[in-house]
Amino acid sequence: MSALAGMLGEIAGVGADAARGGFSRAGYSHADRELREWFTAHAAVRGLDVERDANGTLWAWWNPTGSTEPAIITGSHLDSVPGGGGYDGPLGVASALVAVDLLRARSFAPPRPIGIAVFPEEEGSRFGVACLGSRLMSGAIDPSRALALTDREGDTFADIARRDGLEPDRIGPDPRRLDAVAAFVELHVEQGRGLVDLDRPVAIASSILGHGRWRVTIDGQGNHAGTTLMDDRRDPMVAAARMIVEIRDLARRTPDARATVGRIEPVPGGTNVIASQVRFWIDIRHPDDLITAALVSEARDLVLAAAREEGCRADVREESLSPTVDFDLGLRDALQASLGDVPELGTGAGHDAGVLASAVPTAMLFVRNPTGISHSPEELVEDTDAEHGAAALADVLQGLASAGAEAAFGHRPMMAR
Ligand code: HGY
Ligand code: MN
Ligand code: MN
Repeated sequence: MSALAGMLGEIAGVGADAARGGFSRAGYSHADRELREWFTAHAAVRGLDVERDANGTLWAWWNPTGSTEPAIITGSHLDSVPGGGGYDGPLGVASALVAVDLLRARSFAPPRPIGIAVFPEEEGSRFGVACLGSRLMSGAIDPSRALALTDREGDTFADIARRDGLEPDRIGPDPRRLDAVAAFVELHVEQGRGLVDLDRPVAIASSILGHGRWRVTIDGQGNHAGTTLMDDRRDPMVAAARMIVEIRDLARRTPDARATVGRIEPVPGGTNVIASQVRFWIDIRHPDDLITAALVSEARDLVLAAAREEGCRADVREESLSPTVDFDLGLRDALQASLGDVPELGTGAGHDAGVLASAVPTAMLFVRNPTGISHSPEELVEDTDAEHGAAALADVLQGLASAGAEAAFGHRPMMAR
């Protein structure tokens, strides 16, 4: 078994979800803390200096020359969606540790720091906002809005962060830390079939679809399932059912659009009870941000119309929104120079790299997923491809950290400060 497979095998039981299958590793959960300890232990045995920043992101530093130059950063996340696969996030973190091993084995001493970052709450499964850690660091979310976010139990991010050892009043943009980053390269399992169809193990990312999440709240009249005549009902569950199909149809008739409702919560949720309220969440994605906005507007209209049809009231609230990202061309060329003839693929999946692209030169590597399925226990990476990915990441880090590579990440995106 390879070192990488061994590392992932060590956490195969962490957050395992017998009911859903796969893993449920919500941000700031016990499972999340176990994974952070796993990472910190692996970093420590490699002599990397580990720190946790004010936003909860872990940083493991390898700087054998004591350079004060801006660093080349890699890494990913460890949290998961409910019932997620074992590679979405952890593959990038484990591959980063193995890449450092490979560079050491080559007797490469990077003339500038190499860091491994582990971003918290990338999936937004706890507080609803995707990539919360990288958004906070890059100023892509107002800290006061973030601190007021609540989880399913009604706990605020401020409370959970405090319980997790963070200081809420220090949470927020970290321009000094961003200035210390020359480039960020995230390795991630491909969450589609692109590499399967190309029969290649590794790709360079070209772009990320813009994507957002909206919460729909429908209020009706709760009542008894047996004593309430059909004509006397104002049933939010029926309104929701109508909305969900119409949202699907809207996306179907819009080329390149994706719309998903994967989470629905009736109140009170009794088998013999007409719900009083139903909440569900819409995930909408499209390459063109203007079309995403138009889709959201049309979805809002159909939600309000369907609610009226059922004598209910509805509210649509934006929870998270990320623009389409085209990755830095200079960096992509540098990765091509290091890897030679690697395919380039866009993705419909969001990543911390997509958020950080607004602040620092950013790139991604994808590793083949034979099932092409993700956010599911069926997500898979073969050991040989995982090793290939880690070796590619080592080549990329060596290329970018070597003297003379500055041109690849010389310019910095104009960051909204
Ligand atoms: O939702 C996404 O696209 C990512 O997996 N967070
Ligand atoms: Mn994911
Ligand atoms: Mn991910």
